[in-house]
Amino acid sequence: MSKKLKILIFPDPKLRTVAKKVDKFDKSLKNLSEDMLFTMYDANGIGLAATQVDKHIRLVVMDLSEERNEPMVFVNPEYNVNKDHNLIEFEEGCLSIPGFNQNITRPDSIELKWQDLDGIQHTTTPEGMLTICIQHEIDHLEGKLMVDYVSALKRDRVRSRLLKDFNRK
Ligand code: GNR
Ligand code: NI
Repeated sequence: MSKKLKILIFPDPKLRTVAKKVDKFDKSLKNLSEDMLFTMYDANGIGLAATQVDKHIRLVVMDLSEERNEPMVFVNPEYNVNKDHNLIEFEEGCLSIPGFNQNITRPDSIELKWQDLDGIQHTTTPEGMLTICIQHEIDHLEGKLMVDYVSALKRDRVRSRLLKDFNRK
């Protein structure tokens, strides 16, 4: 059975950990990706990086479908920005920064490479929401968060609010 994992909340310093490459494509990797999908669906998120559940490996899960029935798993995802890209602004949210929604500007055209749970290599040029979401998730694997794209004032405000919430629990 799948297990609900605890999601780390900003400013938890563990969210700043740089994740290690996956080199063992075993049952424990499959189990973790199932637990992460379960946790993501439970939290109504569209993506989740292993970093957010305090597992510091390069593993991301996602489901961008309306019906929430198209789970995707990306192992060791990486991207290059295409030369002819434009910048797009999109209002992002993050399960590790509850109540914080911000317009973030990112390149709109990338070449994405990843492995699946069997270690098979894939490459695509994604479209739409996948382009944005995978950049958000790969940021997590690098210890980077949405708050790093906004002013220090906004960052300090959300940090104070979430620390207060944390101390009330
Ligand atoms: O659930 C999520 N929604 C979202 C919306 C816009 C851009 C990115 C995201 S990812 C986020 C879940 C999350 O925190 N993933 O790391
Ligand atoms: Ni996030």
